Amino acid sequence: MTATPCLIGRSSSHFTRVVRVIAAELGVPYAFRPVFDLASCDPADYGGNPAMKLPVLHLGAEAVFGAENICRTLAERHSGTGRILWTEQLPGPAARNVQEMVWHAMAAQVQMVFGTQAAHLPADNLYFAKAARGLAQVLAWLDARLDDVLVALPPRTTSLMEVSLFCLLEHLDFRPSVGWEDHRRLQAFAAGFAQRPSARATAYRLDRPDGPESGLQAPGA
Ligand SMILES: N[C@@H](CCC(=O)N[C@@H](CS)C(=O)NCC(=O)O)C(=O)O
Repeated sequence: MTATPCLIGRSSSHFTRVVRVIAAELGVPYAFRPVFDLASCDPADYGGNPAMKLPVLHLGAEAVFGAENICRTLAERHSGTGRILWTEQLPGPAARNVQEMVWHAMAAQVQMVFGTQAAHLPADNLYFAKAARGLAQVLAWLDARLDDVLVALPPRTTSLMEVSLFCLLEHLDFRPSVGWEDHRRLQAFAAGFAQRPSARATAYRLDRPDGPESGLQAPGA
């Protein structure tokens, strides 16, 4: 019998949430092990990831690193009819540009939140100020193009592009860095995606050592 996959991550992490939304969309069960201390410099605390990044998936003795890699691995185990649209299945460069900008924005959010809120470095340092400016410009760029890209997507359960964009946008509210309230197309997209059971079941929250930190996640949760 195949072991139940164990996801190592944080309920407050947008990269972790991408995996959880895709797993819920496909109904793939997994156990969850939270990482409480991002200041740890022990790869063992990150499921053996030498880069000390989250999420990580343990499949028996095998470790899978990175959100997209984990999503694809879970999808390979899925025997149902759900169809995730991957980056190479997007209809052209305009849609792939959206995915590229979303990955960039998610990384910039990590840079700013980890650097200023966790490491307490000054937010006005060029390193963070430029990242914030770039993130703001990316959000405006996405807002101007998203509707045209969405309308051209082929039939799907969902796409990695939409899931990652949604996780980015809600994370901007959970860990405020750059405002996006004036981007009405992004707001409409996020409000629509938030109605999906997979989104409702994976809302951002802080993991606590005394909380319900692990256990089997039912399909759809
Ligand atoms: N390329 C990685 C990036 C993951 C990432 O940046 N994760 C954040 C949490 S959302 C993290 O590990 N932060 C801790 C750190 O940067 O030290 C992926 O796609 O999963």
